[in-house]
Amino acid sequence: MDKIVILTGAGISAESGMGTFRDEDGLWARHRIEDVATPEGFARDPALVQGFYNARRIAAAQAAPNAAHEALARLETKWPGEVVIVTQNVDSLHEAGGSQTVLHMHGTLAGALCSACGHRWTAPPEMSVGERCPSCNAPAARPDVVWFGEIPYHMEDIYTHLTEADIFAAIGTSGEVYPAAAFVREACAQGAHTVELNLAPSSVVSDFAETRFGPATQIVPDWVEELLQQG
Ligand code: BJW
Ligand code: ZN
Repeated sequence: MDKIVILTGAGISAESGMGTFRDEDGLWARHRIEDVATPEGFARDPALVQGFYNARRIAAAQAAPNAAHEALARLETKWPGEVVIVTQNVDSLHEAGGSQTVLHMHGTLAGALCSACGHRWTAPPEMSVGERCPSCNAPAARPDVVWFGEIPYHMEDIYTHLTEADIFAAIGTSGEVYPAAAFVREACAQGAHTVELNLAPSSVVSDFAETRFGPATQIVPDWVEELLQQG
């Protein structure tokens, strides 16, 4: 049976009240990437970075999954083949919406990581500077997210899924950040049908065979219903 691999980005959570990064009113309009989303920025000013992620962790805890997250969960339940979500998002809205197979390639707000020993544990609602690692006791706790210059998580599994995909969809992502922006080419090279679902065309829109534009809460449920009727 056909396997569907879905890449999601900030746009799928926008209507749940989570900010995107590169839209006009996005996070990068108010914060410098190099200050809050690089290991060098964290080393320079850990308080600024912890504050940035604490605020987003609190916002994420208050957010609810929307019709797009719920439609993808329905797809996974009803589709006769495999459905894999690869998300760049650090919120847990796919899981809250009912999806089971979710790979968080850029980590999660729910996690803490020790930059000294690599130990991982559940983050408290607010992390503080110099918080100690429960494993090695170093004052080196950081949010378990992937910053620029770091290697995203689950890459081996993701490339295997892309190789096996019959349908590849990208939802609510600008195509500005690699390696995620190159997944469409990988899937296409292996013969997958590719579809972009987005509010506005991404930077890699020309790599997709099919495009659908509009708010995720409208176009994702419509796409899912079409797939389920065809499938
Ligand atoms: C809606 C909507 C609605 C809005 N409905 N849609 C030169 C060339 C190529 C690559 C590089 C290069 N120089 C450096 C690199 C690599 C670098 C990179 O990509 N840089 C670019 C700036 C060029 N990448 C890395 O460093 C990555 N690591 C890496 O490459 O390691 C090497 C390696 C890879 C693989 C194997 C082995 C080795 C790491 C990247 C880490 C990115 N981290 C962040 C922060 C994570 C933590 C956090 O959340 O704070 O990830 S940055 C930020 O961008 C976040 C996002 O996940 C990511 C992508 O953003 P996203 O989701 O696309 O959001 P937006 O805001 O950009 O777009 C929103 C979209 O939604 C838009 O299209 C809207 O239209 C749409 N939308 N409302 C539907 N209602
Ligand atoms: Zn440690």
